[in-house]
Amino acid sequence: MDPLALLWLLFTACGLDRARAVNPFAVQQSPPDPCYDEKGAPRRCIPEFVNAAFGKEVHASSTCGKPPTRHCDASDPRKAHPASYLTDLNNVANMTCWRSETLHHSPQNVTITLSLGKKFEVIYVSLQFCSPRPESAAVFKSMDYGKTWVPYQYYSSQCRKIYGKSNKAAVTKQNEQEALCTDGHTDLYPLTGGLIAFSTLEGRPSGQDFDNSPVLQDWVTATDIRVIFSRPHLFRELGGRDHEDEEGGMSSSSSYYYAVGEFQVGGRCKCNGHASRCVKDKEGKLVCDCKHNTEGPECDRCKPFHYDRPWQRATAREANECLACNCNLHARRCRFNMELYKLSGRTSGGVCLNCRHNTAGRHCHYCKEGFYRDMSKSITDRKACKACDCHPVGAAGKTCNQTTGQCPCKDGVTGLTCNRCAKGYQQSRSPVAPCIKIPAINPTSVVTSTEEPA
Ligand SMILES: [Ca+2]
Repeated sequence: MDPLALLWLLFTACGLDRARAVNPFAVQQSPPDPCYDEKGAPRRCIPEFVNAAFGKEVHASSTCGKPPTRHCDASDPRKAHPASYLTDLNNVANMTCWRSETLHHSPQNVTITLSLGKKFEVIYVSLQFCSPRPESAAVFKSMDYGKTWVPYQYYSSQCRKIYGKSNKAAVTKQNEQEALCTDGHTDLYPLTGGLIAFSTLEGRPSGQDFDNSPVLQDWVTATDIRVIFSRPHLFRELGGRDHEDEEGGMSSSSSYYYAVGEFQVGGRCKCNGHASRCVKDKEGKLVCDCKHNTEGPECDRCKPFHYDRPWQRATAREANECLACNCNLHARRCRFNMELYKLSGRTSGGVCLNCRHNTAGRHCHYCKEGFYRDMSKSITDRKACKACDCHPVGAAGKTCNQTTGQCPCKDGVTGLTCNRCAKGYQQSRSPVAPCIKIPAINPTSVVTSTEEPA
């Protein structure tokens, strides 16, 4: 079986993609959103498995045809072999091939670089050759749009000598991001049509438990793929002297070129389980169509106001959608607090910011100082909190009981706002003691007594 076909089968048969029958005439009816179940509950969703390289621009460090040669002329469409032929529509019967310049003498690196334009989760990288496969080649990936590169896989019949790697190394749980070197794929034959295919998860122990392996999730993540052809076959097969032993140059018969007909990168647009597709944004950049209250190019953070728990990647079991803060409709912003989240048993860590409508508290769930709760209204009502309105003279302070609205009254003063004298008291002219006790039984005796020296 064609190894590529096998890879496709493997990774599309994982049960993640459900075949969606699309009726082209049902334009009015929007298809059900795979990010939510029939009841509207969020669930993990992922973009379809694609050849992410298809139609994308590839940069080749060497392309034949300038100046023209007998077989390659950049200005003649019938004899041109541009880098765009690496990722064009693949026609097996009439394969279009990119071809490097014809190189002479010692092996020279030829590099082809593909920019995916965003993060993808790469399942395989494959090259189908129109020339003999290289004797030594290496596949690299970048996660930061080409700033830094990480080796994915080396191919060589002399792993130790060319790349300093053993061809017998194995990947264990401790080194799952290790690039291996294999001496498979490097036979001279077939002279054309040979394949190099690297499967990112093959032989990596945590591949079985990908959902719970941040290491492998990281390992498959790439924004760019680069292949470096280091050595052609000619030097060995045609008896050319080895590069390292070379003193005075090679014979002119050892000329070679690399030619590739199809450069594939099989994988999915990386959306962390929170989008079922990627779309072009206003600037033409590929981005995830994020659901589950997430945002960002890879749905890699929570939307504003959805910070009640930390962002998480969705798994097969849990959608891990971002949750809105509970602010009782009194705040538009909130932040996440890890201590509160832990205290709540990892259920809620959102803290509302700038509670409005005279509310206060983590969830804007009580009334701020100087206000009290109007129990006839819901806590989400804009008028749920009423001003205390404590009497400036009768009350001992401006803050009332937050539940009852009772202001603290001075001695002899009563009423919710402390606006009248209590029974047995009468108003005085003093702001310090606005209500004084009404003199008992005989007012004249009181007057008399006050007139007497104490
Ligand atoms: Ca092609």
